[in-house]
Amino acid sequence: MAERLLDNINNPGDLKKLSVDELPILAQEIREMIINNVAFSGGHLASSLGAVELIIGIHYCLNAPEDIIIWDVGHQAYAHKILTGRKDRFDTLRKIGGLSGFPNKYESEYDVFTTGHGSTSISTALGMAAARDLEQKNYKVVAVIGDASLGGGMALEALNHAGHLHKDMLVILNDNEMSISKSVGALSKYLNRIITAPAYNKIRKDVENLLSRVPRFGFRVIRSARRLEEGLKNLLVPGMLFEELGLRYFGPIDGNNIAAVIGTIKNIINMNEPVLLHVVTKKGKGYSFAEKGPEKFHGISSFNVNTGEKTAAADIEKQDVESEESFTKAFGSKIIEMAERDKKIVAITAAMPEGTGLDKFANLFPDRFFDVGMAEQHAVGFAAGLARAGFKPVVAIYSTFLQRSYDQILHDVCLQNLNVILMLDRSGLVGEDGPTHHGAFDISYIGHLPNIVSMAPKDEDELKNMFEWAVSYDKGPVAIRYPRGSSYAFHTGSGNSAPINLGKGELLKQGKDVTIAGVGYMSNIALEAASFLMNEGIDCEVINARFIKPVDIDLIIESVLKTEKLFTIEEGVIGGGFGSGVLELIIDKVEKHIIIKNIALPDRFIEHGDRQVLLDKYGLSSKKIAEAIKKEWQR
Ligand SMILES: Cc1ncc(C[n+]2csc(CCOP(=O)(O)OP(=O)(O)O)c2C)c(N)n1
Repeated sequence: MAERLLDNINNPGDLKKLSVDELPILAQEIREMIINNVAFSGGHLASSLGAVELIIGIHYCLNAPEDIIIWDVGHQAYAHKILTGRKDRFDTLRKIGGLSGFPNKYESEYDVFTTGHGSTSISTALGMAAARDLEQKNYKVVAVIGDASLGGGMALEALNHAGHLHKDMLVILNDNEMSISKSVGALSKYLNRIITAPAYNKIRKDVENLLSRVPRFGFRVIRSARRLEEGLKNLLVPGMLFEELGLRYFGPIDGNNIAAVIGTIKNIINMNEPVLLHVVTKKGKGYSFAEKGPEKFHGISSFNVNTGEKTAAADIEKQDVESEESFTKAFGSKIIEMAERDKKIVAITAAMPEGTGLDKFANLFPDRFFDVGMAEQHAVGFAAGLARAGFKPVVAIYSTFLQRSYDQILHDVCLQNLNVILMLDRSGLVGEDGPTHHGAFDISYIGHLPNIVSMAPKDEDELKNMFEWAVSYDKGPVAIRYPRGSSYAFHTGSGNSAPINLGKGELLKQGKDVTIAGVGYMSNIALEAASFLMNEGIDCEVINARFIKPVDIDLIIESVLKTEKLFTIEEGVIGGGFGSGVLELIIDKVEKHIIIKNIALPDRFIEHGDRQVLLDKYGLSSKKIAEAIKKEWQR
């Protein structure tokens, strides 16, 4: 194979040995590497392809790692990984033990911050700029943020503060007019107006012409016209919004044109004040299938490079939505069925209509569907308002992103005791997206809040029943957590589940030796572990908790008085989890000596990798659960 420019690039210093004219060739080589690897490993393809030239340009002008680059979300930064000494390991992307799909501070000194959640970069960058100034150092600080992420509350709070602090920092707004789907919101419309400036320029010319003829109309008209001009300036000068906030605005420039990117950054990098550079990029750039379908290629599992067709069943951000069975899909169809009957049901998503299964609802009930953008806190506060006014809002957000809304759940929903339904998709381990994305904490962060009912279904049918029950429940908020993918391997067919009653669990199997109480999907795993143990002569009683709160402690106690051994199983962190809740209740109620073990995720952040491999590694596969029970049994 002919030598590539990329072969000689092991760090950003090597990059600077190339001439600007050579860089488009390098961009092409990087693009090929990204496409070929993501086709195999899955990953965030479209965002990363769109940002290749921008990333080359940034590294060409800056001096990383001394200069600081903070990537927002970090899903666009594959070219950064390739340019900063990781090209030879790029084929391990997202694999267990391999490169993380996001910037990871433990992976490379060039990844200053571990990220995965949106809208954080400007705050972090501003903090580092403030620290630099306190220590009188003089490195540069750059935040790179997408147009959708800029609409998140934290980013807007940071802009507000950046304009006020007036630190030397550069915010690069990478605007591709896309979130996962099309960007939504007034800010996105504003950015779009800037991008389509030619039309504005024409209006501006017309207005200028008009104003130049104004003297004919006398002094009062001129004064009004001046005021009008001021008002129009706000509308017509690109980026006026940012200027008014205290940031110098430059752009829009073509972010896929390396020479333009480099020329502009070189011009503005030493301005010693907060600057926002607006670059426009094409999501999916350079791979026709991704350019045509950026949504499909935002986060994708493995695919055939020649056809663009997926070779595995699931997308990563939209995981398993299209597979035959999935919790997401069950929710998506059930909410439609319920909404046809109940006009008070409204649905809310935070930039993830497909991922949460609400896309069909959105088409059928556009007036009752709200995509609030990457604004999880607002999503919950907004739902609280709808509920206060008599509607039944259903907020579907991934467990990991709902962490953002902790205080809104507490203050705006639970304290007011409003009928808001929270659907926590991707609860538990999500797999390749890793620690920023695992839904490990929701049992704890929901469970300790007063007034809220918290549930977890073992399979899709139970999810539908629980959702129906939640809609009928009118005494306060309800949270339902369910994992990525489907319960297909365990699915027993519809209609077998006992009806849902508040605070009542379900006895799945009778036994006399050991009690296993599982949360949601883990009840199936417990049942499978019980069947392994039966072959070893250990007869387990298996309970599907159904309610994490209020937990059916009577059912558990009744069983444990018989077996004297209790194992709780949950796909969530051990601290403040279901198991510890059971312990708190049981300690007061049972005097007999019993053995209790909580099997849950440990008190640490779980790495990325295949979900089944991780479940096994952390003791949550049926095999590992059976082994743990057997060990205790033999003591
Ligand atoms: C707080 C939070 N909510 C939702 C997500 C899921 N998510 C990942 S990327 C993305 C869209 C980002 O769009 P943008 O910032 O415009 O970047 P682009 O992908 O278009 O480059 C979303 C919604 C997230 N990572 N963090």
